[in-house]
Amino acid sequence: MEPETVWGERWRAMATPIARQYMTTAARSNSLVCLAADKSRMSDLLTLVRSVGPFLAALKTHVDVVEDWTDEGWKEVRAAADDVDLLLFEDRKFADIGGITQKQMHGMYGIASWADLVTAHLISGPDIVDGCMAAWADVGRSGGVLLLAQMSSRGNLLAGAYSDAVVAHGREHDGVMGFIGNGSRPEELRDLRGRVGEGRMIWTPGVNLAVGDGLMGQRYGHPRDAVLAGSDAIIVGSGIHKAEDPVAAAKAYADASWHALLERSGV
Ligand code: S5P
Repeated sequence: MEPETVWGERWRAMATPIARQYMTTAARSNSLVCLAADKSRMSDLLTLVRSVGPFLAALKTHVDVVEDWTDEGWKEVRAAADDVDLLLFEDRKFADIGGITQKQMHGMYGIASWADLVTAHLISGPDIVDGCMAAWADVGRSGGVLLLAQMSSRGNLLAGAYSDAVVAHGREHDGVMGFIGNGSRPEELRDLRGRVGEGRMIWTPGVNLAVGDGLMGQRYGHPRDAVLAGSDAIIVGSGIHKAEDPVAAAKAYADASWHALLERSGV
């Protein structure tokens, strides 16, 4: 299906190459799944990505949980993502002043040189987005920031006036591709979509086909409910990588999210 048909207003309102790449990949693989590839060993991570890659729309990493990380190994992760045209999203959740964030985008992992997307908290002020953009410019690349407007974890503080301010700023900054919203609470997500409008993405963790509480305060909602409430990407970790059959699980999440998008757009 053509991406503009299924994405409707989101496609028209979001013309940046990075947003269009995401929407095109999603439409090609019939999936809104961003895999949270939270594996601690390089070989496990690579095996996982290579096996479920065709059912994904994006790939999310936490580079600092990988115990045997090497620059060479990471090039293979980037290559595996490129093979199926996935944006590579480093979920670093930056939160420092702009200048330090710019340095952290380089550092030993060289995030700016391989990540297409990163997450940031706006707690330190708006310059954090400029820090990310400056780092990408340093290495002749560009990328997008997803600001945390909500979180999925129990007792988090991302609500009220703070969340409103994150959205208000992110809507005005060209470097902000969108927001992280709470996939475990469709009513909160619907409210966030109302504040965000059509011109930015909302990607949602806290999603699992088995709704309920996860480990250490994580909470889960159903992928269909999240997409119908306004999510553009479901971030799924353990639902796929801890499944007995990760490929079958990835397909199931792809189907649930894709059919919900079709339902949302009425096509
Ligand atoms: O609020 C949040 C934001 C994020 S990005 N809650 C989250 O769980 N995440 C991330 O999503 C988290 O860091 C992890 O990589 C993933 C959820 O993993 P799961 O195993 O619970 O699906």
